[in-house]
Amino acid sequence: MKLNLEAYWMPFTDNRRFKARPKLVIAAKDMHFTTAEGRQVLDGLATLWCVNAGHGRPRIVEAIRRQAGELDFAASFSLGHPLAFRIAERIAALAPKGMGHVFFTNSGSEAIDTALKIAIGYHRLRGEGTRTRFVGRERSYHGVNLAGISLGGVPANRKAYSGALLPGVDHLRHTHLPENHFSRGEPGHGVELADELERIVTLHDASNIAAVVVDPVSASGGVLIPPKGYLARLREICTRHGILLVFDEVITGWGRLGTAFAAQHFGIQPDLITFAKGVTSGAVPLGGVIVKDSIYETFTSGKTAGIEFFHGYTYSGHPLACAAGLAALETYEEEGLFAKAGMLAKEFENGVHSLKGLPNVVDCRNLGLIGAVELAPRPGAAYGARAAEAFETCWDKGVFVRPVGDSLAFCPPLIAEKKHLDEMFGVVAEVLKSSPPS
Ligand code: PXG
Repeated sequence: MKLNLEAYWMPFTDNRRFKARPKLVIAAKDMHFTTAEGRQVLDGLATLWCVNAGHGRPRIVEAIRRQAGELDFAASFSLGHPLAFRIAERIAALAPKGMGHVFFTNSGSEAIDTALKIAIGYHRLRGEGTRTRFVGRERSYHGVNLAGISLGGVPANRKAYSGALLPGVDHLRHTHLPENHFSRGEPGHGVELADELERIVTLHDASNIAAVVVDPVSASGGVLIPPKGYLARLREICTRHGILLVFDEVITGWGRLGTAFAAQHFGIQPDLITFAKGVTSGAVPLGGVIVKDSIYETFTSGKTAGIEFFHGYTYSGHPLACAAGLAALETYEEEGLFAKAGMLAKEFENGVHSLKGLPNVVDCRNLGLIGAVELAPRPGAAYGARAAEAFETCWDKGVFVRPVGDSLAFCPPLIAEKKHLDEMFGVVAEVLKSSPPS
């Protein structure tokens, strides 16, 4: 295939390395990509933690086609189209009880910005305008906008922008403890790390803190599973101090843990949920924030008429995204994919932990259909070098997984079957066995 690779500046990519040895896909169906050379490659990461219904699903494809011919675009600023209302209702029905309102964005990064603005606006409307500080967490990922990298804790994403980050953000410690290595599901140690929030509250006073933002399972930070009781304790501390709790469910939403949202898996009620990716099964960009009713009502019950929230994106509630999203949610329901993910979770866990004992493996961890194997760093080499090499070799052997730091992450579409897991973990095992010892 003749293709000039120069003009496209690829995101989050080693452009020189990629362009010297490109990995190009030209089609995808269900669990597999077709590469430009005509090879089939198993998608072990739902592409980028997105394609929960699998690729090229007929209902979604057809909905996008139909919608493009019917109403290609209508803005949502003081104008509406039925699909945006329908999908908002459908999302609210899947959300934890009492979270009946949805604000649309195009991406997870925008959803995070939106959630912070909702939190500040909410407190201000209630006469608590000093609540403008936020608490994030080390090794969490909340997208790449300035709000997201300020809250997030991935050093490489923050390093170059240190002086431009949002002021007023503290970070909880991450929860990846050596004593939890090789835990199956939620690890047993580290619930007390949630008490760090008390320390931050004491330092700044609760009256200055708007919200705590955490990704229930920190995916791009290395697939870090929260210790047993940790999220519940964060909830309890937030409630006691009038601080909003935001769950960033961009990856944990849409069935990844066997329930619509991680909130339901953990039995915890956040105040705001950010989402993106799997809402359309990745087919068209769509993100958003699910909002607790009392927060929405605080905005909409003001005495003065007019716009309640000075915020929105040109493409908020884009018709094509809504059509794709409705079709994805119908596919999830029709095929019982959230429950199916829950049922496959044990098999998946066994697959992740079958890698224990292979050369350089220092940890295996999992929850629902998300997991990782962590490799010992190669002495003297760049951070993540060993995982990056393993990723390339897996690709050559027909399996797509993702290197995140020193770990290889697994996050298959929810339509995966045992045979796909066997293939994925089989290839990863083969690659790890043949990797150089140091
Ligand atoms: N929150 C979480 C938890 C995410 O995983 C975002 C917010 C931002 O979403 P957008 O749509 O703005 O990208 C994400 C995105 C990786 C990787 O390296 C992960 C994401 C994006 C790009 C790369 O694993 N997740």
